[in-house]
Amino acid sequence: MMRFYGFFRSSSSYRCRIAFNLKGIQPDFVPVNLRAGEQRDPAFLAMNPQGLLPALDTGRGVLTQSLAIIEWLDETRPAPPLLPADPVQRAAVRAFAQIIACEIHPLQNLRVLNFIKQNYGLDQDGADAWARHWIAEGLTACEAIAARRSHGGAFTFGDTPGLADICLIPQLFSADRFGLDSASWPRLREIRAACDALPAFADAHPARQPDAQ
Ligand SMILES: N[C@@H](CCC(=O)N[C@@H](CS)C(=O)NCC(=O)O)C(=O)O
Repeated sequence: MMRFYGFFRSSSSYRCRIAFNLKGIQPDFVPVNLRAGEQRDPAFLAMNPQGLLPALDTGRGVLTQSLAIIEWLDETRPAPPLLPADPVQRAAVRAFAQIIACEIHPLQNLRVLNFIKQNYGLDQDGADAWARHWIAEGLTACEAIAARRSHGGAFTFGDTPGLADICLIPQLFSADRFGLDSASWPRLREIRAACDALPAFADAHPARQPDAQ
């Protein structure tokens, strides 16, 4: 049996939950409370030396990094596909996902916000403003990319949901949490509405998780 280590509010855990739901699989869930610092417990560090969520114990080894977990899932359970078949389109979807996972999310992550507060004299408002800056800049690029493709279907890259949407929806949730107004990203709002209508996305929402606080 697979075991998934996550936290309701962690957006990289949220990405994996959407992917599991789209694939119709339900790993056992093990909550790791980031607020309580459980990601730094020796038992968790033994599994993921980075001390970050999520982690997936596949029964044949532990996987970390949400994009690696999601691509492994897609390779081992190909239907429905989370990436397009065409190599150029696959690269475009991965690039969109990486804007979020590599350029936005790391700069608003808990450990980075704690570090800038502890070492650079920022209070909570200052750290939140930092996070808002990087989220807004990244999502503005995502809006431009998604708007260029808006004739192509309800989702970011076509008429079925995939890796780009899996990354986008949790990032929009974080944008809300940091107090950003999504009005300036109309295409992203349309995509979000299409995703929200699907149980795979709705059931993965942080508020619907057993460890939600
Ligand atoms: N690139 C990693 C990011 C992992 C990550 O930063 N996870 C956050 C939660 S979304 C975390 O565990 N933060 C704990 C901390 O900052 O101490 C992924 O996609 O899995």
